[in-house]
Amino acid sequence: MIYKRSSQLFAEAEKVIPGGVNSPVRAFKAVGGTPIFVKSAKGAYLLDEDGNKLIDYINSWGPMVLGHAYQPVVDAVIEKAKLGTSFGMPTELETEIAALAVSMVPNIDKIRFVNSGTEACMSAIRLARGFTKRDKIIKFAGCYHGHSDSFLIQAGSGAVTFGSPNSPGVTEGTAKDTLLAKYNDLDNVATLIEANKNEIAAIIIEPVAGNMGCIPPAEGFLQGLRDLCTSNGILLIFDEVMTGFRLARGGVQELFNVNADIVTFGKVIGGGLPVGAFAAREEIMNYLAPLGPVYQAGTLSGNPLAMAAGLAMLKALNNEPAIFDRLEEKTAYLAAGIDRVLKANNVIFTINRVGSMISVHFDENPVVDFQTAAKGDNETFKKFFHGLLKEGIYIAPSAYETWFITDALTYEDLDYTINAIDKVSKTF
Ligand code: HOZ
Repeated sequence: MIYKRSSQLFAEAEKVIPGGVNSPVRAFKAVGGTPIFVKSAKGAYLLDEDGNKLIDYINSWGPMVLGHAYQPVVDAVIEKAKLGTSFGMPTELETEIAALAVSMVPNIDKIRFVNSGTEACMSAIRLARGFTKRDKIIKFAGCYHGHSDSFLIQAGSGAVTFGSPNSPGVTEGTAKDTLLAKYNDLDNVATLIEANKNEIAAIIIEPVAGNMGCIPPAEGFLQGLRDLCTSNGILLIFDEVMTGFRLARGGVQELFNVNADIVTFGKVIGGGLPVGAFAAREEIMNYLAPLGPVYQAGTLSGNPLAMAAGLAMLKALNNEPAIFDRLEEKTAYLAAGIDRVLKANNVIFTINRVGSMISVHFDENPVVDFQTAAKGDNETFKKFFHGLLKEGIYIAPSAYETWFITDALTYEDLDYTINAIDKVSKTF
């Protein structure tokens, strides 16, 4: 494949955009080379500016669970755009999508829409702090909850990919209120709670982590967090920006039968438009302005285009629960195929998967937290990434990201991918 025009476009972009990209994970810094510029996408495929067709395993970092340019979403956005793109006033559509989301997700009564997952998580901890009248939060090393100050402490995703898990610009005052725990280590969390008795407002977690590769919660870990939170007056926040409306109709709360106090969303809930949301039971949500004292706002929050896209997406997922079974089957098929060919080629690896989130780590040990994720062999990952790209397959340009499988993938696409991985791994 030739990426001449992408390289030219990147050179132009670098002159006027820092690093040539509007979000660091898009740059190819961790793998070398220049990012691919997209012209269009349909279903499971990307078409780039050089005319290459790529099978997409990122899917806009998650939202495109039903494929790119999914027709009901496209139609809904076009129809709404004709009626005006933003009013800064309430619309009936907001209530419709809120009611549907509340009906799909367990244990929530009310939801507020924002414009990104970052905003959703940032607002969720402010609400938790206001509600509990406590300042500190616990987050887990390698989890990423967007780029607001409180979360850029040992963060995963692009923050760790580019070597700044603790970003300059975050003040010491802010950082001291974020306590860091080890993913899948309940004793560690219990010790932190004990050392900060009655000071912790919330524990925030990706209940299936997706920003240090895909890391499943260990058996009993989420329930253990639930119990610790309940007995210590701490709110449990599930960051379901990646997992919400992807791993199950009701997200991880439904999948593992564990209740959170606040849930945050992004990605799928917006159908590919900029949407985030946070939700909780009434008692907590009524603490928000204009009912309560915790302030949170947004000119474009709930804007009609975003709500129309999100509603079309949620309706599709709600009306056809078999989608989640298909996603599970397709991703299990892919995982089994990758396992088979990597073993046949004597590659050292570990595959992690929950539903339609999957990651391949080039290390033989179980990958259960940030420390073990960081042990993966990055040189092999680079060869893997570029080898697959040559074969027309696009995975995230970082070993710290999960792949997001779309229902638009066919079994022919999956077989093609498995064969390509076979071919590429022979060159390691
Ligand atoms: N959480 C996504 C990556 N892990 C966000 C994508 C981005 O940062 O651009």
